[in-house]
Amino acid sequence: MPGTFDLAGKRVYVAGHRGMVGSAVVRRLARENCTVLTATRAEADLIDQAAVRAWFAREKPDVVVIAAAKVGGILANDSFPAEFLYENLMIEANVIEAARQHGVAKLLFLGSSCIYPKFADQPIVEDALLTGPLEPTNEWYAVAKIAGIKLCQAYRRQYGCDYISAMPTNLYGPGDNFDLASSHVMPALIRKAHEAKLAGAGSITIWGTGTPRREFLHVDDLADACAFLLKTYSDEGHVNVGSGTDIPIRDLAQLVCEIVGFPGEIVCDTSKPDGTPRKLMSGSKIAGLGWQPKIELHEGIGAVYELYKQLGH
Ligand code: GFB
Repeated sequence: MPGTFDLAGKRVYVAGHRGMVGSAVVRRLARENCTVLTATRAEADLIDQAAVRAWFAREKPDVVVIAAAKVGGILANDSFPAEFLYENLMIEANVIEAARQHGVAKLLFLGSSCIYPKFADQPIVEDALLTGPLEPTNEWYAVAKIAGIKLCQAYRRQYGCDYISAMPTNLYGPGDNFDLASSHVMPALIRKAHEAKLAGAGSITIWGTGTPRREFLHVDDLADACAFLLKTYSDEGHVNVGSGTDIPIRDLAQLVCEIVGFPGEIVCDTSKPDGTPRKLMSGSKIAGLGWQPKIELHEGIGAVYELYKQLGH
């Protein structure tokens, strides 16, 4: 249901402002006439309920964006199930309940496309949620994110809170994690291709078979969608935010190698997991509301690679 919400003059708390998503949301909100609030872990550890309550009582935000989460790529998700489930449940429960207690007028919760069943029909519509089993490599993270959506819905039903949820597809952009053991595929490919080029290596190794398809969205597009949804959307159904196209991982690796200027071979390490075969989301709902992504994949990867080199790599 479309509505209008004015960000002007509001105190907007971005939880997770040091992360790739949170920092993009902070950059985007600089274009709104609002005051952005952030908190370091020392000021408000989001898994500590008392600390979160005290911070809300002191800072009194009007609006909250939950961009804080324990995140990682396929291997990190698979290796640390307890941390991915516990930390994400605690963060969202603590922040959403503190927001209710302190009268926050609008809250946006961010999830992930891995909330959908492993074999959902493509492109995946919002109604596919909870219609089938999850992908095992990230079910812990997915269950936590589904709980976050449900918290927003439940708080809307029981308390009348205007809390909404958006589900971004696989994201990339400035401020990403380039650690090969814990990163997502995009920063891993950029780093592997760059280091192979510098070393004059003959090949890079990618995980899995290279056949899974993924949809990628630049984080600045997501941040723009967040501002759009805060201002225009007010309903209990979550909203997909994607780019509308997907690409096999092997083709993505080829594209990254071209952008980086690495001419070598791409080798598949099939001892590593593929994860879900495909997760292209339907963007019809948000398109119908009037929002479209703007940053094309080739251009977005090029910009991230330039930043990566500027950071001294
Ligand atoms: O980005 P990624 O880790 O996340 O992996 P998922 C995407 C695909 O790229 C998988 C392959 O098929 C990987 O096997 N891949 C190839 C690589 N080479 C690499 C590499 O060097 N590093 C990585 N990381 N992958 C995550 C979920 O799943 O996506 C999270 O675990 C979250 O819950 C996130 O939803 C967006 O798309 O497989």
